[in-house]
Amino acid sequence: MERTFIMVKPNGVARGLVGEIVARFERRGFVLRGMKALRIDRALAERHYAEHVGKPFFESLAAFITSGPVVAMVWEGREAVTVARAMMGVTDSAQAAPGTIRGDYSLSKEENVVHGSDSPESAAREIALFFDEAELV
Ligand code: IDP
Ligand code: MG
Repeated sequence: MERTFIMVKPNGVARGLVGEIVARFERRGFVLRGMKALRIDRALAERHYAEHVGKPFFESLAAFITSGPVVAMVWEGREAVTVARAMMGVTDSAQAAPGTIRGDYSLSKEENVVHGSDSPESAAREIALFFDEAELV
């Protein structure tokens, strides 16, 4: 079984989409291993989005992701990383297929409601960044 890190971004939390997003992962058959609400600070934003630090959109992304509470989750299931990315849709919500989370709840490239790990290696790194081992069941 594989684990992936999923996070409802500040606009998803503010718009009351947490339950909707959790329900999709539950219904797909994933098992919830960890979940918490937190406010990301600048230092955590730079670590989580390390690959994007210095890119033209990074300052705006950092301002967005630190703008309000997020909900961080660890979901486990078969091919969790790939399946979760398919359920989320592509980065630019305007191009995301209807039926995906981004394709159903956003039109924005930046404020695209949800984050999901892009590889098993990213998932391991991101899970360790947001959760202590004791917080996972
Ligand atoms: P991903 O979230 O689909 O993996 P990444 O390319 O890793 O997409 O980018 C991380 C996040 O940065 C995106 O989810 C989005 O919020 C934001 N982002 C990516 N590209 C742009 C851009 O060109 N303009 C504004 N924000 C962007
Ligand atoms: Mg990414």
